[in-house]
Amino acid sequence: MKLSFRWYGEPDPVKLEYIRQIPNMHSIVTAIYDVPPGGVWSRQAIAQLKQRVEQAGLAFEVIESVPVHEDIKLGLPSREEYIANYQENIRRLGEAGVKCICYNFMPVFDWTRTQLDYPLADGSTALVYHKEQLEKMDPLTGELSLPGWDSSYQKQELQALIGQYEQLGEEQLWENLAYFLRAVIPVAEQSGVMMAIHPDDPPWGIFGLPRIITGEQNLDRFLGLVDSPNNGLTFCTGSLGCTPQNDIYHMLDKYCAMGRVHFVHARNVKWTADGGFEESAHFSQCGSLDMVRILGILHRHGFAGYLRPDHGRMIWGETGRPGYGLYDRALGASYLNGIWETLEKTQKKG
Ligand SMILES: [Mn+2]
Repeated sequence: MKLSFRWYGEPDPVKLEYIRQIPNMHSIVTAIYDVPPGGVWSRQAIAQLKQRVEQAGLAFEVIESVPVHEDIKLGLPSREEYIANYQENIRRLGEAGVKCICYNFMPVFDWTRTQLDYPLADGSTALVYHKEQLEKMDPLTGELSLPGWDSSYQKQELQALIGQYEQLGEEQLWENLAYFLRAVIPVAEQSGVMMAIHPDDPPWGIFGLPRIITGEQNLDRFLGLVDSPNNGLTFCTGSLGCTPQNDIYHMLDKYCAMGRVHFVHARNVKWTADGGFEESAHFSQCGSLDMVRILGILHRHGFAGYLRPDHGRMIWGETGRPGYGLYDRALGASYLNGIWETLEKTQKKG
């Protein structure tokens, strides 16, 4: 297990030098943020980012994310150019020593929450998804202020985009994903890069938009689209595990056995009575997931990929990017280290 930590580049209030002070930290998970989706990342920008990370004593091996342009998901003729750019990014990142690229295939909206600063009983704040709140949100009519999505869309653009996906439907989205994978996975193979799709978050449709990377059946189908080790998963315990309908322990065991888990986002969530969830501290008892069991499965499979603490709460008065403060993620990292060390010293692998 290679412990890693997400960093949003120089504007991130969490400094690389602070991340390095977390025990056992191996690598930084980052991206080039000033190129719009679909563009090619310059070799110079990649080299600068790599140098900055390595100067801080950390490895530059995981990218999260290289975004997939909407035209690829929609299967428009313009996808050819965007796919060629994507292939070029894989090549360039591979040349720079990157081993793993996390991406997602969610239409229009990335991860979705109804509130980013929900107060928990202990006075911390967390990201939550309350179904009742979501039902009141309508991206086409009401004043949508959905946290965490690209607010640069004008309302009309958004309307058109949602309309396009409604026409597209779920099966055609699968087709477009397969088309994309058949183009990029061979390049990833040649470049020594593991592609690791992130599950849809939350793993169900929102606002009538199709979502397909959601549960076991669909992940099986995804892995079968291109049967290559380079076509793998980011196993996000919080995304897949935010509904009791997903048996994440069984799924993790199965996909590890297949050698298709390259990156793990380890975080805990607490299921709520309305079918939504609240993000919690990483510690098992704070949420609905058993973190010891999760790491135990990874350890049993001799997991040598990348693992990072995921969203944290805001604690100790910290302010910053919701979910991505230093303190609670560092607590999460130390907790995960503790579990892993115990496993190393008490369990046999294999
Ligand atoms: Mn995640």
